[in-house]
Amino acid sequence: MLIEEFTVRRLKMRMKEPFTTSFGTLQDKQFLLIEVKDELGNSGWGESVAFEAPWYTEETVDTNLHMIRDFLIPLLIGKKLSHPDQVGEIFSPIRGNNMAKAAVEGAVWDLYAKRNNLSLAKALGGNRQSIEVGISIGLQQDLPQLIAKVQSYLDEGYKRIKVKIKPGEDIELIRGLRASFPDVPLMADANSAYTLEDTSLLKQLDEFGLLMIEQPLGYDDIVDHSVLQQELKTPICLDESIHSLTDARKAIALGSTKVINVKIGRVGGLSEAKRIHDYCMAHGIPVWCGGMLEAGIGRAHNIALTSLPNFILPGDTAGSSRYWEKDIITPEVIVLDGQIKVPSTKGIGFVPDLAAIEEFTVGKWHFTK
Ligand code: OSB
Ligand code: MG
Repeated sequence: MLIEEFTVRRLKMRMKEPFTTSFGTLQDKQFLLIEVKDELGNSGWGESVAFEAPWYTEETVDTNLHMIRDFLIPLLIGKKLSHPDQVGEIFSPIRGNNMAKAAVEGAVWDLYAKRNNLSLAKALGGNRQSIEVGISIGLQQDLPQLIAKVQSYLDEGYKRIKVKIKPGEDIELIRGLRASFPDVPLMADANSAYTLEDTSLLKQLDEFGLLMIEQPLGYDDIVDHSVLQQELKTPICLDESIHSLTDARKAIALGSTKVINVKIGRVGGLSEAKRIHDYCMAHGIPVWCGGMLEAGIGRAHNIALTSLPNFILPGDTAGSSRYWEKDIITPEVIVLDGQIKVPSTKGIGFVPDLAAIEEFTVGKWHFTK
């Protein structure tokens, strides 16, 4: 397929409710959409998951725009590709900037699947017809509010509850939740809010039978997590620290992680996400698909990835209505009985809603050879 043309759009969408983590609150989400076209007029779509500010990792909407516009598109435009796995090789002269790379590579994967009349899930080697999903709930005003939120998502059918914790809102919060929901599959995500000095505090979580604790220590750490894991019964799951198969291999070898949260953007694209999936499967490490509060395009990519066999645990890919009044794809992503159907139609299997996309667009750039 000949990569002929790109359109990059910057969108701004208001979330139904703000999302609060240990590093702050997000209400208006800005992100980039990438549309790629081939010589036959097929188009593929990708979404950048970088946020406006660098609180999760160092990338932002603006750094992604810079990378995509000034480096990644110039490397790719006019190239003839036989498979999206080649994109990673073409981007290899550019260090880091995984979310920017993933957004462009994701558009090429959708294009490839469409050209070959395959669903994206099939093109990736996925075999599930539906995926089980959990939900990630941000920090709330107080425990009663959190309990009410958890109850409402359980009522909607979500299979696993993840809550955010931070120093001062941890042990008693989990104790209170556990008292209300003794049997619910429950986990906590600290987004790097602790250090090894908090080991004795984090050990207190062991009594609550959590599925796992996600990224308790430094966002770029692998070594300290292995020290902590030796002290904890609760399995550690790394999120922020894993940027590549190499990181996953090292973290597994050191015993720093017993589960991995795979995010397509963080690891630089679907090809690398699949490699991490395959490696973890061969090493008995279950994975699940994380979320970045995506709009419909990114959400569709997450659904396709989760159809791979080692996505054993419910991930964070909730339905469109959990985030948006109106999503940018049709149909929207629906959760029924805690499950999302994996589309079998070609490409991402959802149609970009061009009118909605136009409505939320605050910037647009076009590139041809
Ligand atoms: O740490 O998994 C995380 C949202 C933004 C940034 C980081 C994280 C999250 C979530 C929400 O937990 C996942 C989602 O619902 O998309
Ligand atoms: Mg996380």
